[in-house]
Amino acid sequence: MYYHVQKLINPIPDDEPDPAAANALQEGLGGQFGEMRTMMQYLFQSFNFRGKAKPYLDLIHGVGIEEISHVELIATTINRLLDGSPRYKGAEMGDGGAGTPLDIAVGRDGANGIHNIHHFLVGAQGAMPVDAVGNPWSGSYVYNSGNLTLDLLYNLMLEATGRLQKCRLYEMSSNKTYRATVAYLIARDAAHEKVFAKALQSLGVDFGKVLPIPKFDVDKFPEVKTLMDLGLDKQQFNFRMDGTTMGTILNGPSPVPGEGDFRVSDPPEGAPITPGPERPEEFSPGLPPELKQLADQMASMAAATS
Ligand code: MN3
Repeated sequence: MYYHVQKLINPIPDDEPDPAAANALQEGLGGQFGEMRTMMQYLFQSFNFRGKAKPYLDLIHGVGIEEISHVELIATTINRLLDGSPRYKGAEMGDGGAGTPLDIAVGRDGANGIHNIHHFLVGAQGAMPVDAVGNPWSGSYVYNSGNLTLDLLYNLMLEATGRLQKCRLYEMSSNKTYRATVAYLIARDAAHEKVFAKALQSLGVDFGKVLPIPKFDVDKFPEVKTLMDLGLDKQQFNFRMDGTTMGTILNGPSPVPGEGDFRVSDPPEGAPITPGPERPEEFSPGLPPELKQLADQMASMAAATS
């Protein structure tokens, strides 16, 4: 069973809305190599795990639990990039348009880049379980062969491809809201790449100088460098309240030569989550006043009788 803490795994700074960047980020959420896939792949591999190699089960499950928080983080980032974008007429969005409340959805406002009409038409400026061209997330992305070694090999490839795509995403916008989450996920994908590499090393695989994949000059990714300097790419968080044995595989030299030790660590402190405001142009109120009054009355009656 799972417990929940109402916090984001990493803070998301404020910047201007950017619906084209929000759409690009959909690939990292609902794409073939996105966070929904890593979450579901590792959770299914742990639900279906056979045999007595408990540290490997704990390791796969441990990464899977963290991925739930990555799905939450990237979806919230997409929301923040979309929220208020129809009325935003700043640098990213051109300077005016047809003058209707949702003209952005049909591109009449001079918007730069490719946004997704469904972000405004099907949802109300919120994230969706789709990729950057609108394909719905698919359960057929999940790889779970039932052979532990094969699953670990595929998981390493999945993290490396996710990291590759996020490095490309990083170059698509300098928006601070967007970059903070992309940089965090690049650092954590690097950590998870090392987790599966350590697991394979323990089974005799020699990676030589292959890792990390892809290789890049970290000085060109300053937001990622800050996180790597904090060691975010050299530890695996443990979210288990009943203890984990994954440290027997993970604690020790990093599989990337010359970068010191990898370790299992406590979860990060987390950052507050606040719901977005109501959006009248989307006909998206929470509770209208008369229903809010009813809800308040019920709450005060419940408080009085308890
Ligand atoms: Mn992830």
